Amino acid sequence: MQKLIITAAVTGAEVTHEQHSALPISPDEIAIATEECVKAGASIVHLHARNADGSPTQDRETYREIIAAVRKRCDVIIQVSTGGAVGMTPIERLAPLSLAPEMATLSMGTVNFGADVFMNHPSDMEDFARTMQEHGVKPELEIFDSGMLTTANRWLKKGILKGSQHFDFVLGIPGGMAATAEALIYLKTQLPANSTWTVAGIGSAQLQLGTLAIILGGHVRVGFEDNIYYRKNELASSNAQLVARIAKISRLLEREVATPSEARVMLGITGNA
Ligand code: KMH
Ligand code: ZN
Repeated sequence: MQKLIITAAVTGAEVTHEQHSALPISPDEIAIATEECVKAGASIVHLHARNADGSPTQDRETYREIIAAVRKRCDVIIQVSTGGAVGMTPIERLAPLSLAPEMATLSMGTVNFGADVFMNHPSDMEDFARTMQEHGVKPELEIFDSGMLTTANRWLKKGILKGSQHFDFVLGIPGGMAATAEALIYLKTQLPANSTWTVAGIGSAQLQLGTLAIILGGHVRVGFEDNIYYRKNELASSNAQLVARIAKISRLLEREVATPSEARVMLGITGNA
């Protein structure tokens, strides 16, 4: 089995300081949290930017500061969000792509997102995919429900997406696909050939689905964006604590953890480092 790629989603757009006082917000806080996660076994950092007041932003200069602060501290695959926060315009969401990160997320469809709707119009999604190709950015295809994987398969046939793809199954968003073993296994059966995939289980599913993904040969995303708890009623002390636990489980299951350089090779990332 391939080594395990751990993605650390350290901030997200929705979690607040009130929910977790250790949520990294400023570029320096995000860079420190990232370095800790890399030391614990992460090879990709999934980045969201925040304003000083904690509100989400897709401001290019804020991303530039975050990326510079992270690169000063450690080697890691930088993956920016193009999902941003619910309600942001496509133009806002595209802003960090011009910084030529190694990776970026590409949401593959519209989904109810708790009380909101996370809008991803097909023509905007195609625009995002094209812009990533122009900037040499490897997309991570965000799959919130099974129809989005059907769309990815259709796009591969049409040539809108080309080559091996990396998928993220985000399971457990209220309005999206359930965070169950059956859902994850079904999605795995629908993957195009030569894909890699990771799972982002929301809430307590982060641990359970992450462990299942290790066994199934997938990869794992952990971090405060998706889950702030270590166990029931106990907040995680840091993002790195969640990374360290999944790395430990992987090694216990006799699956080694990939370094950033090894992950680049596995994902076919050749530029933009
Ligand atoms: N904040 C969510 C609405 C991504 O990063 O690409 C979208 C999201 C997905 O977090
Ligand atoms: Zn995100």
